[in-house]
Parts: sequence; structure tokens; C-alpha cells
Amino acid sequence: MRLLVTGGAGFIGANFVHSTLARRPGTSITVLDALTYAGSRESLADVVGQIRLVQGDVTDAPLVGELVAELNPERDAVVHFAAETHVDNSLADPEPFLRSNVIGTYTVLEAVRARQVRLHHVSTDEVYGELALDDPQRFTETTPYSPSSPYSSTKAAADLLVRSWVRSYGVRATISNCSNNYGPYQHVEKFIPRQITNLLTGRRAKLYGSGANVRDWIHVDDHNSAVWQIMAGGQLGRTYLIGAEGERDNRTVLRTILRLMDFDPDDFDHVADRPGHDLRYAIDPSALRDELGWQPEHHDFEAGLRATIDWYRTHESWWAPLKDAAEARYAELGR
Ligand code: NAD
Ligand code: TDX
Repeated sequence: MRLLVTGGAGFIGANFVHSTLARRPGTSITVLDALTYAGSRESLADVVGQIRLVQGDVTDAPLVGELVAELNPERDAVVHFAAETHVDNSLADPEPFLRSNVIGTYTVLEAVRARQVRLHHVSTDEVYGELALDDPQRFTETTPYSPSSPYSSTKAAADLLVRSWVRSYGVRATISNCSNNYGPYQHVEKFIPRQITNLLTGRRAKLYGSGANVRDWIHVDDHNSAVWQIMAGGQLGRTYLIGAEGERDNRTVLRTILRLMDFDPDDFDHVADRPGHDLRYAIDPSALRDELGWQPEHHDFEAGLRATIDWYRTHESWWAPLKDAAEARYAELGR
């Protein structure tokens, strides 16, 4: 089987490439990635001889068309991870989000439509907006879309394009909306790696607002095993929600990181809150479990966090070149 993996040099995409090569030898992978500030050749360095990495933009229709034309519609697929992904960046400058997330997804859709190639589109739980802390209902595939940020609204737009290309043009696609991922190769701008690398570089940990906001954490390998399960057995046209029942508030996560790294759990700064900051995300993963038999393998969040901390400790050469620029951006935002 051949896969075209867009955004395969980013956090989740690179982990997808690694786990696919390890668990499904014989899969031939082409990565299409623009190598923006968020993508890195180094994330694929140890599999460089086993894949093809094409540096290019998902909005480049001739290039995307050419790569999709190499695929066999009977057995191959496109897995579309490429996107601008950081909410704070989207608030500061939405334009790249419109281009990569909306026009990029449109470009991929047109290419798979022309060649009738199977597509899996990777999206986020943020399209559903926020839940109250005490809301007993979690997100399901029928929850109405209510995005809050330029990031989540462009992801919502992309999802709706996929749905309409399925209905109007018969494109063979599935969509997944996953909760917050953690694990190796995540950019240091994101919450967990930012705190770990702040502590490793003598900076202080930073909590937005009161830290009461809840995120539903899942290990990146569990997200990717679910993507594979959906590609293998998912119903075309369907949306599947991926989550691992991992709800925790930010303050608790931060205090756990501090404790695991031998710091005083209260030794952090409260910084200005994110404008429009969603209070809580929570996924009901029962459809994926009941219909496709998917189960997460990482049940112990603290063990996963410890392994992630160890990865950042032992991979300073991967993240150190990114750290100063990321913190300079935060300094401009006062966070
Ligand atoms: P990331 O920012 O780490 O990686 C994104 C990758 O896409 C980078 O390698 C970047 O270079 C590439 N890219 C960006 N714009 C591009 C363009 N125009 N053309 C080609 N490549 C481009 O993001 P991530 O966390 O790995 O997220 C991957 C996907 O998963 C995204 O679609 C995101 O919305 C979704 N998602 C992420 C999470 C999470 O917790 N990180 C949760 C649910 C869904
Ligand atoms: O320094 C910080 N301090 C802090 O308290 C940072 C960077 C974040 N936060 C808070 C904001 C959020 O409530 O932590 C939470 C997680 O923040 P992010 O890592 O920026 O993630 P989030 O905004 O929840 O979005 C993530 O999950 C869904 C990904 O970035 C998205 O791409 C994905 O779709």
C-alpha cells in the first residue's frame, strides 16, 4: 500500500510515519510537507532512507495533483495532517490558517476527486467549541459545530468541505476529530513541551489564566492507531471522534509536570489568559470503540508524561533550535 501523508514532518504526522513503518512494514510513504516553522526534517531523520520527503505546499494544486496521480485508487490513500495548528498564532495572524487549512484541504479534495483516491482527513475536537465544566454531555459526531478561534474555525471549514465533497462528488473520505495529543516531537510552543523545556532551560512554567481549563489528553500513538483503524474499517463519509477519556485541568497537568521534574508543584507563573480561551473539551469515544473495536494502549497519563519528559531531556538537539524563537513570540504576546 502507498500513502501520501501531508504534514508528515509535524508532530502527529511524524509519529504516524514512525508507527506505520514499525507496525506495517511494506507500506510505502511519501510525505508532502512545506517544512514551516512547525515542520522539521529532523523529525524524520531516523527513517529518511525508508520514505520519500517532498518539500512543498498543500495549496500547490499541480504538485498535489502529481503526487495523488501516483496512487492506485484501489488500494492507496491520502492521509491529510497538514495544517497551521497553534491557536495563539491564529489569534495573532489568521491568514496562514485560512490558506493552509481551508485552501489546502480544498486542494487535496480536488486532487482526490480527480483520481478517485481514498482520503482520511485529520481534524480536531476544537471544532465543537467549549463545554461547561459540569456538562454531562461530551462531544459526539452529532454535536453542532461552534468553533471559537481562527484555528478552530478554519479546521471546521475544512471538515465541512470534506463532508460536502463526499456528498456532492462521491469522494471516498473519512474524518476524525481528536482531542489534545501529547508525546515526542511536539513543537515547544504547545502547552506540555513548553513547560518541560522551560524547566530544562531555567525558565519558569507558565499557566494561562486560572488554569481551570480542561483538555482531554491522548497519547499521539493512540491517535494514530485510531486513524489506522478508521482507514481500515471506517464507513466512508463518516466522522469518528477520537479520545482516551483523559480529561484534566491545566493546573493539574502543570503541577504534575513540575513534580515529575523535581520542582515545587506551585513554582509557576500565572500569565495573561488566551482571548476567547475555550473552557473544556471532552470526547465521547464510544462509537469508535463499539463500532470499530479501537482501544487506546496508553492508560496511565502520568507514565506517558514521564516518558515524554524523558524524551525532551534526551532530545535537546531536536528542540533547542526552536526554543528561543517560540519564547520570543510569547514575550510579544505577554504570555
Ligand atoms: P504541527 O503544527 O506539529 O504540524 C503541522 C505540519 O504541517 C508541519 O510539519 C507543517 O510544516 C505542515 N504544514 C503546515 N502548513 C502546510 C502547508 N500549507 N503545506 C504543507 N505542509 C504544511 O501539527 P500537529 O499537532 O502534528 O497536527 C497535525 C494535524 O492534526 C492538524 O491537522 C491538526 O489540526 C490535527 N490535530 C492536532 C491535535 C493536537 O493536539 N496537536 C489534536 C487534534 C487534531
Ligand atoms: O504556556 C501555555 N500555558 C497554558 O496554560 C500554553 C502554550 C498553553 N496553555 C493552555 C492553553 C490550553 O488551555 O494549555 C492548554 C493547551 O494549550 P495548547 O497546547 O496551545 O493546545 P490547545 O489550544 O488546547 O490546542 C491543541 O489541541 C487541539 C492543539 O494545539 C491543536 O492543534 C489541536 O487541534
